Amino acid sequence: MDSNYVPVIRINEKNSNESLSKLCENFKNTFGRKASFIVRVPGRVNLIGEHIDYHGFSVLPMAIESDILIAVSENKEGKICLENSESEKYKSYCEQSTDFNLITPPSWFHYFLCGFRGITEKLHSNNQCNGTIECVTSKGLNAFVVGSIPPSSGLSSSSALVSAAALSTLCLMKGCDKIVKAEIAELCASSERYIGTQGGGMDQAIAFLATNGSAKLIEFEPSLSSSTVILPRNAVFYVIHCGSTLNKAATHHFNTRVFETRIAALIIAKKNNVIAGDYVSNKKYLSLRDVMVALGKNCEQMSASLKEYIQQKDYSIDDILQELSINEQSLLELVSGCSQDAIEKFKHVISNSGDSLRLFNRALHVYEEANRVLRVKNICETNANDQEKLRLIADLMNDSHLSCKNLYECSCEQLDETVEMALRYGAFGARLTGAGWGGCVVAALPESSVQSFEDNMKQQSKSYFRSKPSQGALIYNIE
Ligand code: ADP
Ligand code: NG1
Repeated sequence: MDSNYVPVIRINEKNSNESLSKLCENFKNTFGRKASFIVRVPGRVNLIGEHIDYHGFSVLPMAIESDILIAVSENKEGKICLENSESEKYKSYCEQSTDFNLITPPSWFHYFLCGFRGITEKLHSNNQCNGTIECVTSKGLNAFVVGSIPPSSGLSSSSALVSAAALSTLCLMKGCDKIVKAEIAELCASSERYIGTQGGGMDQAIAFLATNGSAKLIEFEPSLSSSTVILPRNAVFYVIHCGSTLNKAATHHFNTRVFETRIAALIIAKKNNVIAGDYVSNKKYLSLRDVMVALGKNCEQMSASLKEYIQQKDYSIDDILQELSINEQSLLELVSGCSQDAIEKFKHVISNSGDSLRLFNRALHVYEEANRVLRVKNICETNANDQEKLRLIADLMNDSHLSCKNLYECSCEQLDETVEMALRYGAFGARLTGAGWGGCVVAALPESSVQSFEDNMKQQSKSYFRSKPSQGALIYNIE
C-alpha cells in the first residue's frame, strides 16, 4: 500500500466490525439498497500550536479514535440525500441542487455540502483532466452519517464531517483508489471555508496524514507535509471536556482573531516596506510567517521586535486604516486574499469588532506559540530522559494555555477551571485544545500518575478520555 494514498480496505458487510455492520444495516433500511463504500475520518487533539496554522506555522496534533463514518451509494436521480444516526438532532436532507444559502448557525448538512461542493468545483474546473483529480460528471449520492466526536469542542468534528463528505464525493465520482492524502487534505481545508470560518489546514491535514500510534508535526510551508514526533514513552494524554461549547461558524470570535492577526502582518509589512499587494495578486493574504520570512527573522526575533512595529493598545478600524493609509475596501481585499466569501465574513467582523482590536497581543501569541511548537519538537529529539522531557513539554503546554488565555483571549472560565483541575490532579501540563472559547482541555501526565488521576476524575461529572494517537482517514470498499 502506498502511504501517499488514502488506504482502501475491502470489507464484507456481514464480516466487518460491529459499528461498520450496523452502519451497513442502517443504510440498507433507510435507502433500500446496499452501500457501495464507507469512509472514516477521525477527529483530532492538538497537543500544541493553537491559532497559528492560518499563519502557515507548524502544529503538533494527533488523530483520536472518535470519528465520522459515512456509508455511501450513488443516487440515480441526481439528488443528494443525507441521513444521520442522530436523526432528532440532525434532520434528513434530500435535494436536487447543492446551491445552499448559508444560514447562521449553519445546519449540519451545510458542512456535508461544503465537502461536496469543494470536490465538484475542483473536478469541473480541472478542464485539462491531467491532474491527479480528473474531470468527471457529477452524480447524486445517498449518505448515512454516524459521528462520535463531541461537536463544537475543539476536537474537529466539523472538519471530520466536511472531509468525510469530500472523500465520499471524490470516491463516488472518480473511484476510491489513488486519492492523494496531502492533495485531498488541502482541498478539504479550502472547502470548509465555504461554511464561513477562515481557518487553517491543521484539522484536515491530521485527518488524512495521521498514522496509528504517532503524533505528527504538520508543516504547511513550503508545502503540506507531516513527520512523526516521538513523544516521551511515559507520556499519557487525557482530553477533558470543560462543559461549555462554541460553534465557530455561529459567532465572530474565530474570524475576529484571523482578522486581527492578518492586519498585524500588514502593519509589520508596511513598517518594513514589504509589499502586501504581491501576495494578493497570487490570491493569497499576507501571513505573519510571510512577513517573518521576508524580514529574515525567526519567531523569537519577531517576538522581541514586535513592539517596534505594533503599538500595545486597542486599535479601532479607523486607527488601522490610517496606519496603513488605505480605505476599508482595500483592507478587506488585503486580509482576504481577494476571496469574496472571506470579504463578506470580514465585513461582519468589522461591524462587530468595536474599537478593541488587540493586534500586538494576538501577533505576540502567534510568534511565541509557533516557537513553542519548535521547542517541543526539539525536546522530543534530545537525549534527555523521558521524565525530564515530559516536564519540559508540559511547561510549554502550560505557557501555551496562559498565552491563549491572556494574549489571544480564546479561553473561558470553564476551560481555565478545567486546566487548574487537571494540574491539581497530577497533570504536569494542561491547556485548551482547538479553537477554544469552550470545548476541551488536553492534559499531559506520566504513566505513573494515571491511577490517581483517574481516581480523582471519577469524582467529577466531566467527560474525559485517554487519548491514543489513531489512524487517519480510510475507505472501506464493501464487497
Ligand atoms: P468543532 O470545533 O468540533 O469542529 P464546530 O463548532 O466548528 O465544531 O462545528 C460543529 C458542527 O458540526 C455541529 O454544530 C454540526 O452542525 C456539525 N457536526 C459535528 N458532528 C456532527 C455529526 N456527528 N453529525 C452531523 N453534524 C455534525
Ligand atoms: P477547531 O478546534 O476544529 O475549531 C479551529 C480551526 C483550526 C485551527 C484551530 C485553532 C477550522 C476548521 N479549524 O479548530 O484550523 O485554527 O481552530 O488552533 O477552522
